[in-house]
Amino acid sequence: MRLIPFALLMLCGAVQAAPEAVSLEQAGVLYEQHCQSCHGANRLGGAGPALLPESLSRIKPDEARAVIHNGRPASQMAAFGDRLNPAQIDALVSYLYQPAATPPTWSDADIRASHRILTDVDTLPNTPQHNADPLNLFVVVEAGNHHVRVLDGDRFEELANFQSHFALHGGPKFSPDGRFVYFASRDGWISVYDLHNLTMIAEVRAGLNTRNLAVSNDGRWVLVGNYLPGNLVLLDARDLSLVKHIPTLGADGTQSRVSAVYTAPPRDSFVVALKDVKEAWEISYAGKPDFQPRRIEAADFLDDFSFTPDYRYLLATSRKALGGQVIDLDTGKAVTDIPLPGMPHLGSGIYWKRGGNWVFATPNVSKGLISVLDLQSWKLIKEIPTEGPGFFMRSHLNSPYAWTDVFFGPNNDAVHLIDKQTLEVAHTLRPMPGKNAAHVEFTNDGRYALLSVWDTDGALIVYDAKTLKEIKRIPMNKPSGKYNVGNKIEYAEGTSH
Ligand code: DHE
Repeated sequence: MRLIPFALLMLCGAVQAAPEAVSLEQAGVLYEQHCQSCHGANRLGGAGPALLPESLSRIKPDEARAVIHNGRPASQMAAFGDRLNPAQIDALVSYLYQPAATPPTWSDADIRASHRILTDVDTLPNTPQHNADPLNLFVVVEAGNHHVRVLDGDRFEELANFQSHFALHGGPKFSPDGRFVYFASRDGWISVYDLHNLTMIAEVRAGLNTRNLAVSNDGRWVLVGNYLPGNLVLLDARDLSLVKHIPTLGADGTQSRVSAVYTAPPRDSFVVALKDVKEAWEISYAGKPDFQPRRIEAADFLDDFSFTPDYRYLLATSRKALGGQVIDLDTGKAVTDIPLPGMPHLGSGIYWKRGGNWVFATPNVSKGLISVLDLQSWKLIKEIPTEGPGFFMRSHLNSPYAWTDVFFGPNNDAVHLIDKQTLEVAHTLRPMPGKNAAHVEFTNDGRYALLSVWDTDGALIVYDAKTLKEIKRIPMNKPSGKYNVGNKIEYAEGTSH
């Protein structure tokens, strides 16, 4: 096949011959000509994001096609519709969704070469250099323009606003004193930012496709869970220098991706769920750790998970019929399956006391219902119907309501407030009708709830959590998650891990 030169296309003017098919091999050449300078050799990423199938899994080919043709507003991604014909764009899209001919690798040397110290932390004051309450700051991820804003949680005013790596995902994690916040991007970039001095300290690329990170309860270690390459990467929390990578091989030697990693503070350990082998791992960081995993056999492959309030049990999403399973971290045994057929988003699940008992509630991403479990009997005690499948859930010890979004479907502008005792929907808010409302976080005292309107012309809306009156609306471009420092470092009831 012959590529039609651009000049010839122009000469042809209105005469539009049907473009000839373009082979994948030719698409590879087009990639080198047009894409590689930003997206990197072998599609590993550069100034622009990685374009590996793993990195593109959330984007439908039609969207990728449109982005190549039209560019992406408010980003460096230019429009190529005037340089590439539809057949070339189609072939390029197919090429991007193909696995690389040689599987990409990311070695310790690559990790070390990507490491950058941006500020010498030893030269900085170790007290807050702003007048806001350091335990009531909010870190807000503005996904639409890949920025992070730091807000004073008393006045709801901005203290800092800085560019992040492309596509931060998951909740940022904090050092135990709340001074440092750690971010992970889907492309594997880990950054640490100093909230006392409002400055970035260091960054490193720990993998090519990352799930999430956890910070040890003693503030010394950061553990990153990767899909690509499937492994764990241990970093020194002080400056993100590489300590070591931990291969995630199952007991039978099978290589696995990491579904999620969290810290379990009372256990002084990281807990890891593996995606391709039926194992959960506990990695102790107590004393002088050797970071050898304790393998716990699971009854199924595990996805995201959550803990009971005492961190003894792990509630994990499993692919089997019932949808969830409970693992006892003390005995190392799978306890029971739990009926969660709506694809629960367990990382967003929260617990609270109902009467004298702990209950756990989780949204489901494929069904419009909230599943509520009794944590003593593991019985499903209620499925609360919602106006559509949801993603996030939040509450606070001082709030009578659990706030949960409708993330998918025509009613995704709605947020339900569930009465934590009656388990009925008590209120439904529509903060900006027609625009996706999602993800809530409370101030440290629980007086105010901050909600995202997840739209290019979106907003962060501050509600009085009792009267439900709107207090303030701050325009933002797709604000996704927001995190209150105090709630996060206290692992407060009602927030995510
Ligand atoms: Fe997330 C948290 C997995 C898609 C926004 N998401 C998490 C966590 C996991 C997870 C394991 C907990 C990590 C943590 O906080 O340390 N997310 C997944 C998926 O498997 C899924 C469904 C598909 C995927 O591509 O990974 C997925 N997530 C999304 C999105 O499409 C969202 C809505 C937009 C985005 O940013 O990609 C999204 N996920 C979030 C957010 C959190 C999150 C904002 C943190 C919530 C919190 O309050 O802590």
